[in-house]
Amino acid sequence: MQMISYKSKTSSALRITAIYTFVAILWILFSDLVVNFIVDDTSVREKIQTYKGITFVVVTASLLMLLISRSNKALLKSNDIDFVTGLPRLGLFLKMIDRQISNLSPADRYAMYYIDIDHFHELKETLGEEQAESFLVSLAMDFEQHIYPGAIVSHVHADEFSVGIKVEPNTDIENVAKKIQHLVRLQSTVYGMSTTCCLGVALYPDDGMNARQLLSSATSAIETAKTKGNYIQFHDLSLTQRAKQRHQQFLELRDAIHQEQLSVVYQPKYSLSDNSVCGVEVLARWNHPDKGFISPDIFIPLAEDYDLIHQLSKLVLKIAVNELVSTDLVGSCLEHISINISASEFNNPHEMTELMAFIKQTPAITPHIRIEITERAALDEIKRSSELISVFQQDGVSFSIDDFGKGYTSLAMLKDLAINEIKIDRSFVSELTSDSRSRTIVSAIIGMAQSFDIDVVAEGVETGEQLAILKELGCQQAQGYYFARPMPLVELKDHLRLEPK
Ligand code: G
Ligand code: G
Ligand code: MN
Repeated sequence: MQMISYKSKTSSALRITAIYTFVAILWILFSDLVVNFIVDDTSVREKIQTYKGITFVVVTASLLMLLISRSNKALLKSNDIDFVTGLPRLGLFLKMIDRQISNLSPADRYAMYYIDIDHFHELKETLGEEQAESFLVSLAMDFEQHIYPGAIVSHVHADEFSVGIKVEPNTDIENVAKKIQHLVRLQSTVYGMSTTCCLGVALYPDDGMNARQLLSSATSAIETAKTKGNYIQFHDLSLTQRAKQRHQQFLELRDAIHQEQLSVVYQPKYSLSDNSVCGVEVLARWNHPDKGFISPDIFIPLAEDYDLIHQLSKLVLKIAVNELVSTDLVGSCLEHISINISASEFNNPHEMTELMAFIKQTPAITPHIRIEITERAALDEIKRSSELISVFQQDGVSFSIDDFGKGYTSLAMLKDLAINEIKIDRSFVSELTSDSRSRTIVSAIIGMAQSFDIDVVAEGVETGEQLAILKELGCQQAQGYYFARPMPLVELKDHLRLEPK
């Protein structure tokens, strides 16, 4: 934001007036001389003088109008801008924040910081009014330039500022607050002081859905901070604590992916006609060096929320392909290598194309890759991706709908997509023996799959009883702890050597 100084505005007004006066006097004197010199006839001279006067009035009146309308506009603008610091005043600040919030996507967060300089009265008494004001101006410039890229800064009142920033996945919200404290201390040393400040921090959407609500949360937080001095207070401490833990976990997962520290396991899929293995599902595992195995139910949603899922999928695919090409299993024992991908990836043609390019690098594997899409993928987006599906299918890759029946889009997905396989959600399978309705649903799904001529796999088969019912209902394939748990490659090799079961 441009600095606006009251003094410089006054001096420029004086300058314009002086120039105008000077030019006008010169014009009157010299134009009269010129007219007198050219025209002799006094009556003609008088007429020319009259026209000259009228022209002069019209020109200056127009100029005056232009200047007044410009200054009116500037005046309107200056109501939004603080004279002392040149920063937006509160009203404009809130409008700017609301605009940024309205442009956020659902997973984004926004942070508002409220800043209050500690013991500003004493600072003012020590430095004097003028120096204290100059300290605030310097601070405003520091805040604008150094807090965070794209930060919106406002001088709210006296020694109080407010800052809004869009929180990116690697933004450390507390570090930004510490940086503000650092800037205050640093600038105060220029004035021979050692000044601290307090901060109240509010986060969108948890502490408020719009700029006003965030401001109110941040100011209520700073009340607590002020009782302590030189303190950062989050509006919702427990929430921030959790957010911090999750953020920490995200950083660790990001590093684990970069350093390729994830591993994969394989869960076999069986053909029920002869109980032989017909494929494997690749599942990601994260063995944390200090914390041990972390469940995919924790790190998969984390990767989805923090935009890491595509990198994770690429890594999982890379590890699985590398491991499997070193064996002679693909195409002999294993017809299908199933890879899970998340809805967000499936909906992103760029990411899907990238995956496909990677898959095609190993032609021996390509026709065996089966991509499992969870039902969480939104249907509108799926329609857009359906063309991509058929392109991939031409290269031999096939598609499966995971957890079929759980979401409400199942049938519509079948209608719109040329799917190769559906996997009946394990919640139906687990109730097969106890609930006749589940049995009816499973039977209907199998019948429908057969009439569409697509493979049907029952997931989560845990007992012989469930298996018997599935066979009775005509299910072709199954997967589950009854047959085998997910296992590393070495175990898979042994397992395949020992089959058929
Ligand atoms: O074995 P299990 O606990 O691995 O898996 C838990 C969940 O995590 C399942 O819903 C499974 O689909 C998902 N999952 C496992 N590995 C991957 C993966 O590589 N990518 C994606 N998107 N999901 C996975
Ligand atoms: O959502 P998806 O189908 O990708 O889920 C795979 C998950 O299901 C993995 O976590 C895997 O360990 C788990 N799983 C596989 N077989 C069984 C089973 O028989 N019972 C249960 N409870 N989970 C299973
Ligand atoms: Mn799956």
